[in-house]
Amino acid sequence: MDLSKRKFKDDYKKMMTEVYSMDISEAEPTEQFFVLGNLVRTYSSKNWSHTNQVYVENKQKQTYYFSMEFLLGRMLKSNLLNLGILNTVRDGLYDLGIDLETIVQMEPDPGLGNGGLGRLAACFIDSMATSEIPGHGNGIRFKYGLFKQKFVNGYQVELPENWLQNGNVWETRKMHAAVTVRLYGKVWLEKTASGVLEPHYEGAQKVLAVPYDTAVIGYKNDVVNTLRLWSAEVPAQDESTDYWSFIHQRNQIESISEVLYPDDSNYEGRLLRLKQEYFFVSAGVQSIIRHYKKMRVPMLHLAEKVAIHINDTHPALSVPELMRILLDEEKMDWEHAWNVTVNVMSYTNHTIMSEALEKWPIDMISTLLPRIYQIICEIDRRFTMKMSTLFDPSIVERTRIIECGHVKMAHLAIIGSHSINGVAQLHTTILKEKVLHDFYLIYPSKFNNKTNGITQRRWLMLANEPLCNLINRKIGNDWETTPTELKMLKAFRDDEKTLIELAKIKHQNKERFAKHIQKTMGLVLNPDAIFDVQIKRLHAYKRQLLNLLHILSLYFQLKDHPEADLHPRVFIFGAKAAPSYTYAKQIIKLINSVADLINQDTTIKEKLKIVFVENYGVSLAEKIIPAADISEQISLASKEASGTSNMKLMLNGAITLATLDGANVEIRDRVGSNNIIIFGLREEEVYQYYHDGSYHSKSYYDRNPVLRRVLNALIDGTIPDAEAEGRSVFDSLVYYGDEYFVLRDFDAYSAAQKQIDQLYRDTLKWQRMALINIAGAGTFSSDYTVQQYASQIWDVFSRIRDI
Ligand code: 73E
Repeated sequence: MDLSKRKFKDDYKKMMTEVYSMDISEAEPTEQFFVLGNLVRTYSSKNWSHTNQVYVENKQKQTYYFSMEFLLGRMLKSNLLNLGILNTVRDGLYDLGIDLETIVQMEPDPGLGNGGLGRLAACFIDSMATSEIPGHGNGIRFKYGLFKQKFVNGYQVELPENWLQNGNVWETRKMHAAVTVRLYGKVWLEKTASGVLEPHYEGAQKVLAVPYDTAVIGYKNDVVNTLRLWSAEVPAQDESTDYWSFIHQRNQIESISEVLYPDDSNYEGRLLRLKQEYFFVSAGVQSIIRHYKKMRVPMLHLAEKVAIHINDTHPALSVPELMRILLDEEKMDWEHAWNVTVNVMSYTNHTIMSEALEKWPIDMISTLLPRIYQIICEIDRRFTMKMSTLFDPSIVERTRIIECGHVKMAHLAIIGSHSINGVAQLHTTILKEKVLHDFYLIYPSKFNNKTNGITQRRWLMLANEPLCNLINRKIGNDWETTPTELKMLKAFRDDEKTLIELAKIKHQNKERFAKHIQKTMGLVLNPDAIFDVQIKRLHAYKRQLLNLLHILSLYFQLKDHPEADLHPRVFIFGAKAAPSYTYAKQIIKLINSVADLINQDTTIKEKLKIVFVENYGVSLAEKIIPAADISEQISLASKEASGTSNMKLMLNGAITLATLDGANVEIRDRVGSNNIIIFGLREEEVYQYYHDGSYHSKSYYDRNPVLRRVLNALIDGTIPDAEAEGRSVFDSLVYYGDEYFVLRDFDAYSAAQKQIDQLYRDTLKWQRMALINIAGAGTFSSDYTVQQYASQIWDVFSRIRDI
């Protein structure tokens, strides 16, 4: 948008008076933030209504991205950037005596997601608006986001994250668009006069779903899409309800949108989770149908105007919910309703970890959602009947939805969708050949790959302005809208001046991060050290332990030879563990205890430091990523579906140290094997081990003295105050099979780390590698990813730019 500095300053002062009736000089930073947020809303509001109007007038097909999680991060700067007024506002505020960076910190960081899956959804809505795809988010307005993590004596402690405490400047409550969601009760079918079966409901609990809409602003293109998050409320009461039953009912209902299930892999609070899933799915589908009806296009044509995307299995109930509406409310017959539903729905699988593949006990689902359960049974009956005539009975048994008293959500999503995609090439191949092979035999054409992506706006333009400025000076700014243009940087691969400039920027970013750590943790970091970063959820398959065992081996090396020629290192961890995941929490404690041991040991001459940041999330990622030299992507091959921190880190010039897992494979293909450090077991070797059962971790402990010393340190008191945790980890690695092959990959990992130590000493060579990574990162822009979803899955209009 066009905005002069003078106009902005006038607007800002006026808004300050309107909102707080006071002068700017009297306002606190929180108030300054709130006023700026309000002003940004007014700047985007015209385009928001205009975008909606255009969609309606053109009867454009819309995509709705259904996701339990949207891990948005702070939105102020991102909105300013996308409106094209970031610098004007920064300068204008400066004139008014206000520092933009200070007031940015006043915005709460809404942690409405666990990790990669939720952050992907946030990148996607940003990229859909930027790519002019009529695409909107649909999710839950959790009152409490993912827990706030504190370390107490090295242990993770979870605290509530009350992000809405001071209000949310970006949202608008849309009471007129509220819908009713029904839970529990009884349903029976009765034949009507015309012989059709009609459902009758009795005694359902009604929940009012109230939408809160947030503008999703496209990058400098006047497009504003919508993120709709639903809040659960008590419907207007009838007079007869007594006070105490009202309070009881209110608590029960409001708990539905109270708290994000804080778990990446395990279950708990299962019933509440199922309620949440149905709640936002039912509200979303009802609201889409209401909107569609305004267009006066027959329901049979729904799939020409609406695409619903099921982000992982959590929203898989959209399939029976749409069927319910088409059958019961729109009176469509089964075949037509099914045809419409399958054409509307598409599904993304994000993981092969079996514990994350949702299953619901049928007694739970039939009690909570009686009509939905009937419909699922009928989908299952028709599926098994049809497939029995075409496939081996064992295949049908393995693929059906209802099995052993459970409803399998992935099966429901696959059967009810026209497309199923994995999130990286390797992941999709594993789905087709292994995990979902039976379905691949049944529906080969439904399967496709869409490698994940990240938005370069948040992860480069906002997080790393110095690097962004350098890039613009070298190659111009076409890459902002055509990110593959970053490849132009390769022309500077042998330009010493550029490489030195890159090194300087990295150094400055490291200094900035070191300052932050000194301020928040009191730890002094040496910016000349290698900053080695592993930031992701804590999970055994991600192998933070491999990193830790190697750190211990370096420590012992330095203890034996204090003068050993090791380049100083700072190992940076950021990770939350699911509250019920004991092993992951033990690993956190162990890392913190090793950090205490090493950080306090003056005999190693400051060569090693460990920083485990508390409460890792989007805002911290924005600080850590620009300062990273090494990107640790060391999951056991086959287990990480894609990963996205790998993409963010390469975009900021970190060198990837990786197994050939997830999207690391494609990163290797993009930058070439000289510009990435690959080590460890390959996916096919892992499967071979599973097949022949020949992995015996204890033999690695017995045979490898370095490893033995490191592992013994876990149980011999070397690590302070972590005996129980050390014992548990030791036993799982040495005696209980080492499920994720940590000991098997230890030597290869150590060798790769040694190679890094050597490479880093040659600054030009290192920066050349960094440059080639930045140049190759454009391919992994979520702009391209969503454009591929739009053209190949959703069939909605977008400005396709071929890559
Ligand atoms: O590899 C990542 C992937 O990059 C994968 O582990 C993650 O999704 C990212 C985005 O595609 C993921 N999260 C979950 N499953 N896969 C998950 C499962 C249950 C609850 C919450 C998240």
